[in-house]
Amino acid sequence: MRAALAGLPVSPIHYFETIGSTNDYAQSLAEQAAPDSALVVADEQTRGRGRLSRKWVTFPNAGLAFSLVLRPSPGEMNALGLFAPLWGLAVCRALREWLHLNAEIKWPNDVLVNRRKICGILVEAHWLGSNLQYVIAGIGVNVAPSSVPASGDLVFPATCVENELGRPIEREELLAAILTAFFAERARLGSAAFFETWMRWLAFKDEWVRVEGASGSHHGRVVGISPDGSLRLRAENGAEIEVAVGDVSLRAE
Ligand code: BT5
Repeated sequence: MRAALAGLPVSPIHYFETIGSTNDYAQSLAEQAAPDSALVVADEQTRGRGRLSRKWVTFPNAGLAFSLVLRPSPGEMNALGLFAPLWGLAVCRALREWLHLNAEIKWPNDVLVNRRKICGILVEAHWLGSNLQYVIAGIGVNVAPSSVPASGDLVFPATCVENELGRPIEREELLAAILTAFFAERARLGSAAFFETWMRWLAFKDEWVRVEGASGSHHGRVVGISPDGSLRLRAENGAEIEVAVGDVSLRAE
């Protein structure tokens, strides 16, 4: 893995065969002043976390689970809400350009292939009062068929890279491709090109969806993304609705 990551600006690299959650470990590193781009990778997670106390399953020898410590620059502070979609773009780019999979972003930041979830992203900002201390970004990708949890444990259908591709891959090469894409996307966070790419790879474009959010339930046709990362829907009566990123779940109708 270290050889595959040589040349990428990730340091230090912490690798575990098994761990509770790479996000929790990265947080403890950040508390001890770990620098931007410190990386934690694990083969297996026993307490992998999704959003809102949901679980993320990482079986041994099967997928990718990693977290990066991020210390946003002053310029990036205005675009904190775009960090999760930034990872969605990075994973999509790696899957599309390296493996030619038709990966899409389910707003705000799940990655789908053939309408099944292949990657989950958990970005956690840690504040002290009104001061941002650091951000932890955690990414889980299903790679081998054994990485996909039983369907009874899932709220949304799941898939994995090797099933979609029809052949095995090296996980560390996928990790390197995702991190390479991440640093490229990070350099243009919030730019016109960033939003264009997000729109191009947006799942359910022009389709009717229902979004459950903190502000209630919204039904509409997906029309786009606004500059703060909100999802723009067109309701049946023609009105435009903007749904902010938060506690949201989106499903096709
Ligand atoms: C996510 O949450 O999708 C974010 C997952 C982030 C996982 C990474 S792995 C490295 C780092 N360390 C951590 O502890 N976490 C991060 P959410 O949108 O809330 O989706 C969670 C839901 O996805 C669960 O309730 C399940 O239904 C489903 N799920 C769990 N494991 C899955 C898997 N391996 N593949 C597909 N779906 C899964």
